[in-house]
Amino acid sequence: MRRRQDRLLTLQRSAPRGVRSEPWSLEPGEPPVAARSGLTLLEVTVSTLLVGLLLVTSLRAVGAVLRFRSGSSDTQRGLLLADDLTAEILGQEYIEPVEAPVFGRELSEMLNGRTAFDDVDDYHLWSRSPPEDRDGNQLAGFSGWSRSVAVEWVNPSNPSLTVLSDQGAKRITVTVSKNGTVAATLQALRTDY
Ligand SMILES: [Ca+2]
Ligand SMILES: [Ca+2]
Repeated sequence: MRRRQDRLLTLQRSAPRGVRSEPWSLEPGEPPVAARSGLTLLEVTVSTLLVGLLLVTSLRAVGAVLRFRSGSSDTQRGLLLADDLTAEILGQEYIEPVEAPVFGRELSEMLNGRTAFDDVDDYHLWSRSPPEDRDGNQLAGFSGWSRSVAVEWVNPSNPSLTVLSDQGAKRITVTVSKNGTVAATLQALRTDY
C-alpha cells in the first residue's frame, strides 16, 4: 500500500504545469477517493428537462410561423377573389339602364342570373360557394370558399354613413370566406357622377 501511494505521489508531481490532475487524494495516509469523472444523475436529469423544454418551445414557434403563413396565404387569395368581383361590379351602371329601376335585381336579372346584371345594386345579397366566374363556371382550387356582396346607399360626403334613400352614392362590400371564416373584405364606392 505504501509503495502504491508513493507511486501516485510521483505521478501527481510529474504532471505538466497547467494540467489538472486530481483523480485521487494524494495526501499521504489518506485513502484514495474517486474523483468526479462525469455528470451526476441529477445533472443529467436537469439537462434532459431543459433540452426537452427548449425543443417544445422551438416546435411551438415553428407551428406559429406555419399558421401565420397559412393565414397570410388565405388572406392574399381572398383579396384576389374580392378584387376580381369588385372590379366586375364597378364596371356596371350606377342605376338600371333599361328596365324600371329597383334596388336589387330587376326582372330580367332574376330570370337570367348574373350574366344579365347591369347595375351595381343587382349584386346586392348575391353570393356563391364555391366562387364562380361571370358565366357560372366554378373557380378551380377554391373548394370551401365563398363570395358574398352587400350594396348600400351611403352619404356621398361621408361614405361610412348608410342612408335610406338614394343620394348619389352606393357602397359595395365584397366578403370572401374560407370554410366559414372571413378571409378578406373589400369595400368600394360607386357614385352617380
Ligand atoms: Ca339591373
Ligand atoms: Ca337593380
